[in-house]
Amino acid sequence: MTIDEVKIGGLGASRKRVEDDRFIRGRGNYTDDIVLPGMLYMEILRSPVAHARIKSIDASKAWQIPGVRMVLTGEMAAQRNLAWMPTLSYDTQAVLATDKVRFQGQEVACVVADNPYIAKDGCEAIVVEYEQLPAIVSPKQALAEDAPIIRDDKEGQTGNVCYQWEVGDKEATDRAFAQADVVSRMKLHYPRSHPSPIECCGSVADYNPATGKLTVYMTTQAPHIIRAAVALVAELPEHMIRIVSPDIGGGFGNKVPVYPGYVCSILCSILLGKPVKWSEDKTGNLISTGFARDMYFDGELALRRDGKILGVRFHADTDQGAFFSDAQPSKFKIGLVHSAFACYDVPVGHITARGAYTNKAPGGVAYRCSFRVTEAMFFQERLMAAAAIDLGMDPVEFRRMNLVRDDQFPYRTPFGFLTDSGQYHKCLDLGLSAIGYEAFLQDKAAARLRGRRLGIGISTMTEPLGAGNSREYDILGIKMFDSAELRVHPTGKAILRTGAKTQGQGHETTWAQIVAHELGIPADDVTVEEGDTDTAPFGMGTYASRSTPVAGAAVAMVARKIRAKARKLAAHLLEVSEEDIEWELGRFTVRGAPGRGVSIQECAMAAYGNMPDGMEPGLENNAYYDPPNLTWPFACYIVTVEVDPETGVWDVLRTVAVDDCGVRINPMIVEGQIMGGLTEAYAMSNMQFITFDSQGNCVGSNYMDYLLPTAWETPGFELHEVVTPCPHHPIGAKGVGECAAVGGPAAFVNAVMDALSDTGVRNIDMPLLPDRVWEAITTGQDVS
Ligand code: MCN
Ligand code: CUN
Repeated sequence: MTIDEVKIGGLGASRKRVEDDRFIRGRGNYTDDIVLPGMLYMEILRSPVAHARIKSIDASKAWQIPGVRMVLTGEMAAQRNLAWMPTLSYDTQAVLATDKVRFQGQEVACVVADNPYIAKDGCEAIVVEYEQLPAIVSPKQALAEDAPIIRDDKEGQTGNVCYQWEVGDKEATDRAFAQADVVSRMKLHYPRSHPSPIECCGSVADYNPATGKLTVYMTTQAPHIIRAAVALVAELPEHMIRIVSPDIGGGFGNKVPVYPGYVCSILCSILLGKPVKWSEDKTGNLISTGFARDMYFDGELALRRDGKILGVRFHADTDQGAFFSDAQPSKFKIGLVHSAFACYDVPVGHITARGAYTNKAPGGVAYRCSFRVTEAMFFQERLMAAAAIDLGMDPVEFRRMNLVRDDQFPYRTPFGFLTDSGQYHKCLDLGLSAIGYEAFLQDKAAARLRGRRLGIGISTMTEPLGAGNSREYDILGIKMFDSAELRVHPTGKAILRTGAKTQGQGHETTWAQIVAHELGIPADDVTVEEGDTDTAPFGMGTYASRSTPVAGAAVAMVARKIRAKARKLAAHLLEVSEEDIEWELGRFTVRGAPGRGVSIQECAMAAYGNMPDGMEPGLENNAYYDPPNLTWPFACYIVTVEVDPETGVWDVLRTVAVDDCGVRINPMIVEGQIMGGLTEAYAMSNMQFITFDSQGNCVGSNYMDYLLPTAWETPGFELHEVVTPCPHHPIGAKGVGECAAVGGPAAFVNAVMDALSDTGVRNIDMPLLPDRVWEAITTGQDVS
């Protein structure tokens, strides 16, 4: 009797998320839930100004407050060589300011006390004398001749440039432009935003002076990287460091970097010999931790009259804030921005990029970004929309002509990536028929005659997901593979551990489904555990939608190793040679005698109680997986809107999404990921940005100014799928976690711009707030 894979929760089962039981009942175990005996509480004093020299810090009053156990300043941290820390982009970042503060909200000191209220009082009692300096709030200001140097701490730093980078073939690209019939240009800003997970950052550091062991519970997406970083920076022995990521209330890339708060709680725990808890508040999270984007593009497409793309070139300026601390694992200074135009057949291209230090919080790669792929795809699809207008071509025909064809894979992009597979035209056609493209164009024309403005926006893109392979991706010299360890117990139940770390994506549900698919053990019989460096195999964590491409592949591979051993056990139990054993899901049978067989559970018992002579007991193994390539999911997003010309308010009429992420492990979870990403895409296009006034005050450090879309604003989404299995992934899956946030924003913006197509307006920078849209309609000018 064959096992029904969907019934046991295997591949393709929309299994309910097992972790949600405890989340919904309030029984999750988040960092802030952790209480240890004798635990103290830490609060951070942050800079009220964006750029100032610190003349003096007087902490004497804070020390006098009863219940205050420690006031840590930059000077004290410096005595332990910890006032500065290295960043993952090979820069340095202040842990606690010593010389200057460089952004509003920067960490200046911290206070440890018996409870958080006393600690907060302690912070308020610290007197800091600042000598204010002019604040720099844009790359343009930063790169001006007479700009004050923000990073005067760095030897040899002359201006405010933090990196320069280029890729592609400049000469060949220039030639393509010289031959072009039409050149289309787009200049835009992708504004600074923030993922703002529900749970802010935090840590509970517990240094035990008796054993010398440091245990840190913390909100990190990458516990093993943190352990390696602590070992290297604090020079503690790695086996005496245990990093535990308990439940995480959303990460979205905000929980990849190493923050001063973590470091301070560790240092204070070591100094005091007691557990120290730091729980960041919302303002602290919004004002100081890894933001997203803040990138300026200026670029163009070389086009033949019939619409064929001949080449692309662009320049990007990134606003890095005060420290270059992008948590991204590639050797490319600007992440994977050169994945732009990967879904189109573009012969040549050239990109230059430059990063600038400014008096703003550091970061840049968070918020479902795939390391600046979000910006790349937004720019790509905005430029594609503008080029179609310049050519006088239907935007669908223009895309169709240039999309990479199915028979072109594997396809080498002009910037060196190798895209693996896809059915781009099929996705586009499915999206168009779902939205009813031709009918909508007629409705739009008819509505225009009655003074109404309808618009349609399309965004098609493929993106690189799954860092790494280890040839090109590493963090601190550690290669970007990932791992899984599977232990099958005597009764056939199992525990699986991986080097990834779920923050809400549902790994506890989906990894068990891969085991069910490979072994026929019901998913409900498999516990999944992640995030504890003392027990999990070494892995690089969860970001860049890499878990399925890398750790998920390792899960399949370790299950196959288990199956190989189980086959030997089955041969022993059935008293035949291994060659005569056949596998069907959950069961080995004798070739030619399908009635004679043993279940995987019987093999598990035999591994502990009836193994053949000379065989090691037990049924467990591990696998380290180094993917040959990134995975390349494809998506087509189509949005229709109506813009009210009187107010500039726009409403989404329909949103159609066609995603191809290869084989779907859990279709329901995949759809949840896509809906979440579309919600964020809508938010970025419609309402979200963090700005600064001319003095560097952060406007957007609270939920009055920084808006999160609720169920009330968020439109409905219609989802469709195409499945092109990934040719190099063991179960054919591609990543999906970031796709809709990456490809979605351009669909919304293109729709609004389409509704304004007769006004001569070429671009409105995000977010498309009503006043900006109204200004564009009334003036006929671009709004930036
Ligand atoms: N999945 C699947 N079939 C596929 C691909 C994925 O069933 N073909 C499932 C996976 O098993 C997993 C989920 O979808 O449960 C997402 O998988 P994947 O695309 O591998 O992405 P990661 O697990 O690596 O998650 C990271 C990604 C990133 S980088 C951000 S940012 C983001 C995102 O996930 N942050 C999130 N989605 C999030 N969702 C929640 N709830 N919370 C976050 O912090
Ligand atoms: Cu860039 S946000 Mo996700 O890669 O953690």
